[in-house]
Amino acid sequence: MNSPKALLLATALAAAAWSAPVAATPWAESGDAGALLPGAQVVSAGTTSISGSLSPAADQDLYAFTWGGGALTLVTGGLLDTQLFIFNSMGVIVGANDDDGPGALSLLNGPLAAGLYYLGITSFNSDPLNAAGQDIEDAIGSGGSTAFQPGACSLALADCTLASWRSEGAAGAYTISFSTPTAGAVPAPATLALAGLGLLALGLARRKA
Ligand SMILES: [Ca+2]
Ligand SMILES: [Ca+2]
Ligand SMILES: [Ca+2]
Repeated sequence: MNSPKALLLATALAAAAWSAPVAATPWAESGDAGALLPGAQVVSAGTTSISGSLSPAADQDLYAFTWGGGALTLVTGGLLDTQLFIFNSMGVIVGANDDDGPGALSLLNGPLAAGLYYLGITSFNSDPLNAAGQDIEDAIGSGGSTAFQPGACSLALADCTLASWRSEGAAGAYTISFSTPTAGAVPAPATLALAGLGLLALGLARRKA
């Protein structure tokens, strides 16, 4: 292969590896999402909205998503008086909001460190409880806050890990919108290897030219 061809191939390979876009996709609840970590539905990379339903009344739905880091705004939609909660990978509460969206809808926003999170949606007043039956929304404050608060647990309760829910709330449909698509898992080694080969070929082509 002569140098110009090698250069073109290397450039194409590198571009394909680095710019592969993640399509923005809506995620629909499949059946009923579980209320606790083991039953959470795992949304795919590139998710920009979740739609589902709290059904029957006093349902709680949990979704797991990977976040790439940076500013994130989450807002609920629908006719319910929603509550939105976010937990870290261990189930410790890092955010809660009741009514800061339009009407009685919920809003969370601000910077959020990269990681795996669980998003919980309920209808008022189904709050998350720890193993002792304490309301862990109290770590954030009554009604919650729009800000993500990863350090909130130590403020009010010794244990802010989701163990169960207060069984309350109405039935109905909801949406949760993401300002930025969810991230995927860590880039696959094959993708990185392909990019590495492309860059290596580029370097060789340059050296031969
Ligand atoms: Ca549901
Ligand atoms: Ca559920
Ligand atoms: Ca609400």
